[in-house]
Amino acid sequence: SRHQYPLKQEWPAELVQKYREAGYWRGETMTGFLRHNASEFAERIAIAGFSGDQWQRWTYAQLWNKVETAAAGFLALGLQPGDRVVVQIGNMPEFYSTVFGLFRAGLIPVYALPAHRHTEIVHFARKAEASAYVTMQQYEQFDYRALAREVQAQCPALEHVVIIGEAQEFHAFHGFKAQPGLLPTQDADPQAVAFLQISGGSTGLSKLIPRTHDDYIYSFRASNEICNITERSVYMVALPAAHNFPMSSPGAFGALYAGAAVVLSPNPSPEAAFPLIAQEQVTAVGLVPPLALLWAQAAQSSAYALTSLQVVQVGGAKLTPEAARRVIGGLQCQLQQVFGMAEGLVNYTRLNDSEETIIGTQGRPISPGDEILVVDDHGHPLDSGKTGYLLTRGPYTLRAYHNDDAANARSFTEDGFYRTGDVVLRTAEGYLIVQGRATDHINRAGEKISAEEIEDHLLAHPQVFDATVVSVPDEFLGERSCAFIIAKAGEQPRAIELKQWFKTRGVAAFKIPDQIVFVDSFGTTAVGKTSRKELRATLRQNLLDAE
Ligand code: J2J
Repeated sequence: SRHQYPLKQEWPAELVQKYREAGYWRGETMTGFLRHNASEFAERIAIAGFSGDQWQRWTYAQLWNKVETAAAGFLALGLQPGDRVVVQIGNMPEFYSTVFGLFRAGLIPVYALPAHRHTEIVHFARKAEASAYVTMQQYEQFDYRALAREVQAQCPALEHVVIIGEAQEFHAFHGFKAQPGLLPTQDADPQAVAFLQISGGSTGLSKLIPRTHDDYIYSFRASNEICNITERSVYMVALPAAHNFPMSSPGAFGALYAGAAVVLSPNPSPEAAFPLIAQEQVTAVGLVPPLALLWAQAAQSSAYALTSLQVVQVGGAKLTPEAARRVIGGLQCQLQQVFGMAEGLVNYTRLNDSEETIIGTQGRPISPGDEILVVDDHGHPLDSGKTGYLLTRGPYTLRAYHNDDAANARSFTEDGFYRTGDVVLRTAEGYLIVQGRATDHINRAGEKISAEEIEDHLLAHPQVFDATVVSVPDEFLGERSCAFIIAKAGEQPRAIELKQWFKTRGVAAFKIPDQIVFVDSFGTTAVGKTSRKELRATLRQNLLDAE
């Protein structure tokens, strides 16, 4: 059941025409703009970061060279245009030579995070029907070649494994040879899918989000303007490079589009990032709220000058007004709130907005073409000033998940509006204030965890009779996960055993419940609850009442 190449996203013809006429979609491609910048900005620094323990600086011309070599290497393996390739690479320059190499070869990257383990990688590979996997020798003390072996054993369709670093039995990325004759002579169709991004996964496993060249390039080109990213900017990727925020809002792709420099911090701690900010004169960075607070505090006693920083963007989870004030006070630079999603829609506070707006809202959409509806329980649109469910449609918001009819049936209205799952208030000026959400996931410091997915792993444990996972407010993380467990009669696993269980299940460590509470039953108030959703709400409330 291979999907037709090129993969497409179906916008109705009248919207396609509208988005083109408005100049949102300009027929650019990911390869086209980078090739152009490789001649326009040839000697400027494109990317700086650690490759292993070596600090590297690549100019635009060097980056393009590496991209062409990577592209030839992938094609020499026998991969065909349109094949999907799972990419799991940390914050190292090779992340970009790999993904642009795949674009150049006409291949479709599927972005995994370094934290993902075999259960997630196998899921992405199967959903995408991928035939190759690119990962690293080692990152943050973890050996990804061992992971690749597990993944390949479970998913033999994943025929080729390419390793950055010492490859052992796999293909060595650094052994790829330039072979210009292998490369396609034409760039992709701008309306074709360029890659598959992964969703936060509010129900069950992560879904795959197809993003086209036209739609994604529009989102970061327009973001550059809103965020004032120019060829003089130095943008730091502190969050994982594969995440949509540091990739496109305006992210590394926006920076590369502008001819700016991208600086990679190997992790987002102040210890790793601050010396690099000082050394490379970083001007902009995107952070999640807990990190922004940590940075604001660390800046008070840091030996490194952060004076080059002009804008700190904060998004991924709600930044409260009090936290916003602390970020501004601690980092002494401009704050920009970002409320975005890998599915598309991104909102920003504008750099010249009033302090009240910057502190008190999550911004407004990028584009006049973004259609926003705030609706009640029955789907009826509400006036501004009222709180309801956020629906959206627009020139860079998906129309369908990849290969997932069930998710598509519940995630879109008949008119093609995407149900974001977020509960918002829209001000009279069109700014959005995030109030909560309709779906049961845990937003743990910006990492979205599906309650259902974690419950399924717990239910697979031989001593667990039933499990319900909820989010609870957490001073540092924003939210943490708490699992309520009913053990099987006469058995009581220890909390530590349940946590270790997740290791053997092969899932990302951020999904391990932060708190485990053993109960005899889910309580009398919970009996007769018709849905898991109601049950979760009751258990969460009980826990909060008890504290
Ligand atoms: C409250 N909730 C927020 C915010 C995201 C830019 C920035 C972030 C993401 C991202 C992104 C929030 N306040 N400021 O892709 O390009 C929650 C919402 C949203 C979900 C999306 C980008 N910013 N959120 O976080 O796909 O619930 O994208 O629907 O990971 O994060 O998560 P994700």
